[in-house]
Amino acid sequence: MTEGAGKKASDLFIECLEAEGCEYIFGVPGEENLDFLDSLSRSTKIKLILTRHEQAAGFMASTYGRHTGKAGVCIATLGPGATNFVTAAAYATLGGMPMLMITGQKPIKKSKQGRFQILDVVAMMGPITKFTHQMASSDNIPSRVREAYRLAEEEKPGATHIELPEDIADEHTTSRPLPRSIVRRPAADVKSIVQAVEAIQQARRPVLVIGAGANRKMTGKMLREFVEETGIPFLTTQLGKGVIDERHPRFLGCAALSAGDFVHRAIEDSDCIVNIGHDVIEKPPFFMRDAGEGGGPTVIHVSTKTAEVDPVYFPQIEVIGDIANAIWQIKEAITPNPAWDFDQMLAYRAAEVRHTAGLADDTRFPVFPPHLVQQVRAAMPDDGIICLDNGVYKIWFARGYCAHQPNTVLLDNALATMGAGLPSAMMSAMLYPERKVMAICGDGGFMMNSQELETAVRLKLNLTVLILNDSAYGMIRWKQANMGFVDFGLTYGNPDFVKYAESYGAIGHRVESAAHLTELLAHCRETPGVHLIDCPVDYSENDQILNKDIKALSKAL
Ligand SMILES: Cc1ncc(C[n+]2csc(CCOP(=O)(O)OP(=O)(O)O)c2C)c(N)n1
Repeated sequence: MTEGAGKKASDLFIECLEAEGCEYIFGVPGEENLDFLDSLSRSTKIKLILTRHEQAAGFMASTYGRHTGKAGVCIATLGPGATNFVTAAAYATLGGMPMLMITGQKPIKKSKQGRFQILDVVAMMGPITKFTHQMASSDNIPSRVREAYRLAEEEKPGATHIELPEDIADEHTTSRPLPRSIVRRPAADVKSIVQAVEAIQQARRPVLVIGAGANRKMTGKMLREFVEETGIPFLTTQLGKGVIDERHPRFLGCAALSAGDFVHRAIEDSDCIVNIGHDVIEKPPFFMRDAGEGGGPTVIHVSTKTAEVDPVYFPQIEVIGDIANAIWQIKEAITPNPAWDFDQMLAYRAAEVRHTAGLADDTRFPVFPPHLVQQVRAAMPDDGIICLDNGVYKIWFARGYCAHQPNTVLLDNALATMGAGLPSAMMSAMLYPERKVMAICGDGGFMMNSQELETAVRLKLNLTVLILNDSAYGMIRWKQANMGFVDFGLTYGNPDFVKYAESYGAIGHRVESAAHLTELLAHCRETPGVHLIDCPVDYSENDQILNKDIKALSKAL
């Protein structure tokens, strides 16, 4: 369209985002986004959240999607801005979080600037998004934005990308925003429900495994009712934590380690595994065996999508459709079998509880991880949200932190990237200002996006960043020792984290003893502002407890 006819394309783009219900755009604008930024300045519905790195903007947008089910939106310039989105795009796509990235580009019709900063961003985004598109005509903005949202939010959710070149943003068009469609997820077929019900009824020791997909769709209520009416015990993967309150007497644990833990003994005891919302991006919570290996339990896959088959996962029965509805249908049709016997499974769990209770009482200094996990749990209300970065403590928390509600333990067991702990906590604090929020980071992971402390202070957020300080990339150092290699190449120095926090206008604290940690956690929870707690941590027994000890103990049971 020619200048003057209709409205400016960048204005239309913003109207399309408004029609989708967009509330925030996170990011770092560049020269190529200036038309878009100007249009955004006139929006009364969408707020720009300026970050100090595009990666953090992408993590925040993804976390918005994770909490709400609606795509979070982020913006960056061409070239280096777009490449900074790559990790966040992979984080959203693997982790099943709806997110839309918008990047700028030089004019595509005529350009006098050669190839300066120009990359094929659309091709780059291909393997890590569900949809990537360069706008070549402003008339198509409404349908492309709608499509980007539809695909980002549809199961399995993930990242989408639109490139908006400068000359297209400056065009004029008479196109209008398209309304969101009203869509319901299909329900599972009755015949598949009957098959699942028969298999569960005929089994002796059925068990539920709750995975990533179940945490997205708020299936918690239905699953809890199912467990209560049938008495069938459940365990979770890392991404399934919190779907049902882990204080439930039928909780068997979280499959945080790959094998050999108490919880794996419970799964091995089962002859019928109902695997709910499983996603192969997570490490398998159990390994299936084919007939040549003696066969194994019947596996029922309950999810919105059919199972992605691999050598250790080839379920015999699939129930495909909305997960909450499928569980409801199974619950209505099932008659609990008096021959079901869960005693052995529950005995494994009881043994794990006894084992970890003693560990958590260890008040040594530097702080012992099981004690730290317990202190964080005690400091957080039921609906408090902890957002973990990636490091060895993620395993301690996945195993030992008792989640009470869905989406209260945000961890990344999909891309498992470092650097997302602080941005995901910031997003959680923005969305739920009435809830307590903590970022839990290693010193390594924190430093990957620590500049966002400025953003958190500027946004006047209330949150606590707990840094587990071992002056090392502890997770890798642990694996290095575990594999018998010499201690090499994984230690470093840190800034003075208290002064560092203060230089941003945050409030810095340093833990002096285990009891002091308890005090500080309570103080930070009750005092508004951005708090940073530098907590020296003792990782000397990681291997003993997370590996040898647990395997030996659970084998001996
Ligand atoms: C972006 C990124 N780089 C590297 C890794 C590999 N990695 C996983 S954990 C880890 C060390 C984490 O160190 P830190 O954050 O200090 O936590 P710690 O394990 O010491 O508790 C590394 C390097 C990763 N997961 N993500």
